[in-house]
Amino acid sequence: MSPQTEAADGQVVALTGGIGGAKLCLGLQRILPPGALRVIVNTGDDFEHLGLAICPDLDTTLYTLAGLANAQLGWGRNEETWTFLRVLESLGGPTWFRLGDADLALHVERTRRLRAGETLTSVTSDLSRRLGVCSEIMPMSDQPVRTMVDTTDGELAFQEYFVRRRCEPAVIGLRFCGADHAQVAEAAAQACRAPSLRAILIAPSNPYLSIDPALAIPGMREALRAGGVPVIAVTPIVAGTAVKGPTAKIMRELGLSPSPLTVCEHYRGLIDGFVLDERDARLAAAMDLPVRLCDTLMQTIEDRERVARCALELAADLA
Ligand code: FO1
Repeated sequence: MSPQTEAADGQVVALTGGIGGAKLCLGLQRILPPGALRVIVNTGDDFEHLGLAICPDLDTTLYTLAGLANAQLGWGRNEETWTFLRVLESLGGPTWFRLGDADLALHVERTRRLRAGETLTSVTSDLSRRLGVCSEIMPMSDQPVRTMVDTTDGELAFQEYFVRRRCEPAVIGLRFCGADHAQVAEAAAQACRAPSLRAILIAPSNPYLSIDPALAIPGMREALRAGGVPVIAVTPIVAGTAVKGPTAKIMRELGLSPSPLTVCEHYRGLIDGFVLDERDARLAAAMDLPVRLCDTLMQTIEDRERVARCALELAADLA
């Protein structure tokens, strides 16, 4: 893409989950003009813990786009301290879900404002502005949607499965509790029909755990198609494995082949193009939609910009 195309007017919407998706969003934020990126974030991982409203994927996105993310942990804030957790432990409180001191302030403030009647959209928008983020970050819905994981050890709430049980129990199925009655957040729906919209990207997040909760909300698929712009997915699977997290393990447990072909098929009817990792180039011929090859591993900042650029180039080709 030429620098002129990158700087072209036009909004980009990204639908994302946790860390992998946040990396792509940072790449997008860096190559787009300030304010051009709007990020719709999975809230299926949200839960109440210690009386606080915890929104892990919103916060991973927020901290990443604010340049405050904890690169070692992959979640939470950088330069974190853990006094609260140590004292909590000494008092016999639950410490399986680790809340750092600085991170804690965000949860406390969000909880206070939600209890005072603000929407999650409004709180998130204000907090990201206060953290200096130039992109709009928004939840997929203002109503609770909770991912429940049916496993060989019974049904587990998402964080019980993901953090407490370290994704060890085999997954049999997934349920997005509340999705049937939830609505697409108005800001998210508006972002998808902005007249200046030029692309919608589905980040390389776990399709089953991180993207499906959003797609389970009535009207979300229609909202993503409403603007009539190309919808592009970036592969979360490279050479038969997930770059990070349990995507490939879950796919095997669900009886699916951990292949980009499976992911592409999963998004059939929603996407117009697919960014495939160059290591999987031989699979391109088996995909019945436009494909662009790219090294999708995102370790450095330059990697993130490269993947973002590749996805936007494919969208521009299809526009
Ligand atoms: N992930 C962990 O593996 N262990 C934790 O103790 C943990 C705490 C935590 C606190 C705040 C937050 O925003 C995220 C946190 N995460 C933790 C990450 C998170 O639960 C998952 O990575 C996501 O839900 C999956 O995208």
